[in-house]
Amino acid sequence: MQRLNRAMAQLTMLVLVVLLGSLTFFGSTTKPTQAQVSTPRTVFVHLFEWKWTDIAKECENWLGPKGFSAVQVSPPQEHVQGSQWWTRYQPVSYQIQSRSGTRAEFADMVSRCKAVGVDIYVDAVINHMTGVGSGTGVAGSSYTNYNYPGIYQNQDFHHCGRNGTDDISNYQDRWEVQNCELVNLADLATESIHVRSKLAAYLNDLRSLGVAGFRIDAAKHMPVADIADIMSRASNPYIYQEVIDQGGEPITSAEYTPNGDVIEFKYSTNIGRMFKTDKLANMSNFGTAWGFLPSDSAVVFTDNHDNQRGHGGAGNVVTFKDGSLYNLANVFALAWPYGYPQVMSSYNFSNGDQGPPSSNVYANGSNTPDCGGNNWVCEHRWRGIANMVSFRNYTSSAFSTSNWWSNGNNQISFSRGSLGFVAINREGNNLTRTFATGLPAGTYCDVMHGDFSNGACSGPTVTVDNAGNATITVNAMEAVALHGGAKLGGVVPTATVINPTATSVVPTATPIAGSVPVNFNVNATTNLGQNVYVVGNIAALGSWNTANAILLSSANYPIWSGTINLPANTAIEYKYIKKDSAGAVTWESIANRSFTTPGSGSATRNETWNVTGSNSSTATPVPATATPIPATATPIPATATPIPATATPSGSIGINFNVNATTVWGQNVYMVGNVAGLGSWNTANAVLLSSASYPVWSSTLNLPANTAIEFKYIKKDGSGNVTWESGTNRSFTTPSSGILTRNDSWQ
Ligand code: ARE
Ligand code: CA
Repeated sequence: MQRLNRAMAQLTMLVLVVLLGSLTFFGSTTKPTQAQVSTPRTVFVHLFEWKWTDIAKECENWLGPKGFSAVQVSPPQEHVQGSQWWTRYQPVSYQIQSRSGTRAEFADMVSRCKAVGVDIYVDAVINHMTGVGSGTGVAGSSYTNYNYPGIYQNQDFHHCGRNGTDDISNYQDRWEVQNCELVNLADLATESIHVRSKLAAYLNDLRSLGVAGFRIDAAKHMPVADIADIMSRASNPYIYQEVIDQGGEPITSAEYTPNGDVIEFKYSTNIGRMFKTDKLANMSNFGTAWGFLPSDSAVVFTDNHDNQRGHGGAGNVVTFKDGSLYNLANVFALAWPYGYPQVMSSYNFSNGDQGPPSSNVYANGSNTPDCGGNNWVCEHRWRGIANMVSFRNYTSSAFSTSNWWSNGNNQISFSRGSLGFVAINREGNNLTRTFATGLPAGTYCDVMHGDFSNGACSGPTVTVDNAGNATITVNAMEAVALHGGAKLGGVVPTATVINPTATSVVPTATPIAGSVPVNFNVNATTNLGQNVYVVGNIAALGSWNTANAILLSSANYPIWSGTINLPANTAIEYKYIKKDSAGAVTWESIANRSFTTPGSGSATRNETWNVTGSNSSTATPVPATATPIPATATPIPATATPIPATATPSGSIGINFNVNATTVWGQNVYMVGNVAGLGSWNTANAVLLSSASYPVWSSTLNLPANTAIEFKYIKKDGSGNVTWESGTNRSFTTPSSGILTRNDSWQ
């Protein structure tokens, strides 16, 4: 399973199909963008601190033609004043007005990039507002301690009561990391419905401008369930979460994969270490064998805006300042079949706080970017990095390596099936040898030293013989890269990807000729880190190969669902499996499930883990268009402002609620009670608990101190039916300080 199915499963039931001889599933790290592409787009770039007008031009001039999938942009919301780059990470309001430009410029950028097949991902700062203090933002909004007029007031923030300053001090304490202040930044009470609604409104506003995805800044500082709830209010966009986990953390990156992708920081420090001090010969299994997240969950980079300048838990980081070594590390990252790579694009700096150049990348209406001088570095335009984007796109259907070779030291080469080949020489001497490339015979452009366009190569070529061998010289500290999309005399045919809709439009399963959509729904409880997949006897179900099993969506946990296009009139055998983040597979212990697909229409399988048979007539099927919250359903009901001004508590207390409650298909457990933070007895505003430790449902809430609370647990199903606990209301009084944990059982 790779990115495509993973990323799409979160927001869609779209099944992307590759027609490659027989019907088979596309399996690579892919973030599809534009309609009817012949190769998917698999690499995005962070244009750190670029202005919106410059990004629009860069999409048109470079990123679209070179095949980039998307741009991560710096936070677009109003921020504090100051010249440092990190002022962008201190929101003052959610107006789209920042150092990078105005709302109109932002909207123009999104639409111009989208027109050339490039999505925009916004860096979403939703854990906090500014540093505690007062001031005026760049759009003129003023703020004081815990008070952002018209947006948030004191009770919308955590006041953790620790360390004298309310700041995080002990990263080994989960509660503290999520409820105290990250470097004095006013920490939002993300368990509050009011806060969730404000954040979702911001994300929905950006989506309405065409934004396709979000980096979730400081995700580790918010509970998994809080992020899940906020995203469900924003129609579950594509997200990748910043959870710094180099090992030894109480909060792990794997916890967050059910919400969407997660940034794998171990990748950055390990690639830096291998290229700087270790040996490339030791990288033949770089990936999950190194304790990384599953490839389909991981966003990766050589360096990011923090660790290239000593912020964000730096370490062994390779950056543009390393010159050709950096180029080689990126060539490896883009050739290597692991994760969804983000290319870093920097500006020159001499101290870690320094803000961006004041000059535009495209100065005064010029169409030539100012790259490589003292201002903007533009790593994404270095030939080796830029041309590896089409290499990765082109080879994405062969998402594995073969022909691994090394000299036992720092010279390596490998193939990507029969579609691509790369050799990297991280040594001081030239390397000449005959390599097994795995490629069909022919003449290939060495895309490290030339550009391929209109069938011609602007640099040296390499000839592959009928046995797939080629004699190549790789100069010291250089690489050679060949792929079938840059072959003279006709490209090597690869998979044709049918991608019927752009990602920002939530796509629905599109049947293809001779196939019928089959809705799989299975009730399966899982342990933390496990996902449920379906695998079976035909290519569309992975041909019994668990590595190619189809990931189901947990949007309606404990029901796992997915719509898969299967050949019509065909006898199918399959089973459900569970896989954990280490790749360990658990099979159902019953006999294979079997059924015959209809000749037309669709089919639905409603089943239970390890229970033979299905019941498609009585259970409510998940419709093929199972979009959880339609984009039009902007979820901020006027009634949902939960904290009346009169109820300002003097302080608030973190309470851990745990309730042991078994549920049936489609039900979730919530709590509702007599204070605003518990929905004021309105079941529509009840607080959803997390089922991560099912049958124990949990949440940590911030409630007013010294207050008599009454509440009950309730169960709600997908149709909104509510089941109340029996007995009298539960009641207790919140303490004036400290933390309280309640362990309850459904009554
Ligand atoms: C600035 C000043 C502070 C000041 C604060 C408030 O530097 O002195 O107190 O403003 O006035 C960025 C900068 C910060 C900056 C902040 C706000 O890096 O220096 O503070 O913006 O302007 C942890 C988090 C992780 C975070 C890193 C930096 O877990 O989420 O710290 N990364 C993101 C962004 C940053 C950004 C923020 C979050 C805040 O990518 O660019 O901060 O929005 C171990 C732990 C990690 C920890 C790491 C560093 O590795 O495991 O969890 O990362 O140490 O502490
Ligand atoms: Ca927090």
